[in-house]
Amino acid sequence: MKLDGKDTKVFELMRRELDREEYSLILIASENYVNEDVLATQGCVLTNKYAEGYPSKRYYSGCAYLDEIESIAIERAKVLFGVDHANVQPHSGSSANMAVFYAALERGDTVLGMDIAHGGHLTHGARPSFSGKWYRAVSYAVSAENEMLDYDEIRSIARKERPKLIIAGASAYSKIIDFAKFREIADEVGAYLMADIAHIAGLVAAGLHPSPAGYAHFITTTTHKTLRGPRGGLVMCNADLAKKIDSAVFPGIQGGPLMHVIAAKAVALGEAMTEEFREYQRQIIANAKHMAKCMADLGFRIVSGGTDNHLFLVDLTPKNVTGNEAQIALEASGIMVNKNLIPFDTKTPGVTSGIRLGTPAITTRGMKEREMEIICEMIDAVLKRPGDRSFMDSTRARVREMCKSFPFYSRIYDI
Ligand code: DSN
Repeated sequence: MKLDGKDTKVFELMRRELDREEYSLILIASENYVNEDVLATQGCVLTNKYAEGYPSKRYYSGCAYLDEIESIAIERAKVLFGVDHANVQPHSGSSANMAVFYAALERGDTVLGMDIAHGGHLTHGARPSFSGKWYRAVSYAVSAENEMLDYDEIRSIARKERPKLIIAGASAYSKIIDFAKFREIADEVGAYLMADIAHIAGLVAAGLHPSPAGYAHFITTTTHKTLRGPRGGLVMCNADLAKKIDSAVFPGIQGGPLMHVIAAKAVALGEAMTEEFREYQRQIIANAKHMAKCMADLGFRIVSGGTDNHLFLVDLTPKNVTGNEAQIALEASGIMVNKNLIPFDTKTPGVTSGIRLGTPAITTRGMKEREMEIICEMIDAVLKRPGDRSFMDSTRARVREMCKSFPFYSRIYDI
């Protein structure tokens, strides 16, 4: 298939992006490659249709097929995550989180979430986001001793601050999150508990990370990270909160749902119910653990001492290179990572002492432990000489060859 269209300018850029994705090593922990079914569903005529409302309660005519598609997505989400109610309309993870704030809180209420500098997300109470602007946001951090969540400390902050909503979940935390403990704390102070499982949703779906179902009042996620669906959001809750959540999503914060994306969510949720998907999630974790070990063997410091999930943070301080310098040098070498603050970082968010590495995308391509070793060696070699242009060029050529052995979109597009 050719990626071709009349708007040659845009299609040329799309072709280049396709080439970049196919011939780079994507280690950005929140990214993945969707397969051809998800791609086709997202690029279909459902994009034409308005369907404000919910199945059987729409504000437009002509929604019969859309009702069925949305109902399939909802049912699959409910079965996969073991919840009473699912709303598949949020356009993103941030929208899903905003819907929970809208449903559960009044402006000015107190929320307790993980500090963004310690691995939390913008929407968990960071100052520049609605969550930190319109609410009284307080935060918990990881322990200075072991860089892991300290539930006694979280409990004592909750007792002091009396939040109305506690958020469990992270964008850069590599250890298991104990949702049962979080619920105990929430009950003790009379707070709602929201679990944001955006990063670990695929692992939770596969039973490889404890599920927040039964503990969290609200569960939010994106659908495009480990879950490997289209870019979008999803919010789930108990039956008694269903009405509140539905009216928070529409008409509270959104208008027309993106029905092409909802159809693609249905397809991805269907795939997530298969044994093949569970095996994929097992390999994501095996690859992340192996990669963290190889990086440690090469002299890098792994934050929190290792990983239980799909990602880990690397402290570059022992290597005398900043996260920003590493990101730039690695990108020039065909290896995509993101700079990341590490807990108690002394550098600014634009510079950082660390990088975040994740294995969902390279595992989708079929890479296993042996490839993790090769990738770690390449990262180490590049970071030993971050300004060496010709070394970056030769690494880039090596990366391209390696990617050719694990074809993904070149199976369906002429590239
Ligand atoms: N921006 C995402 C990430 O990279 O983790 C979180 O939403």
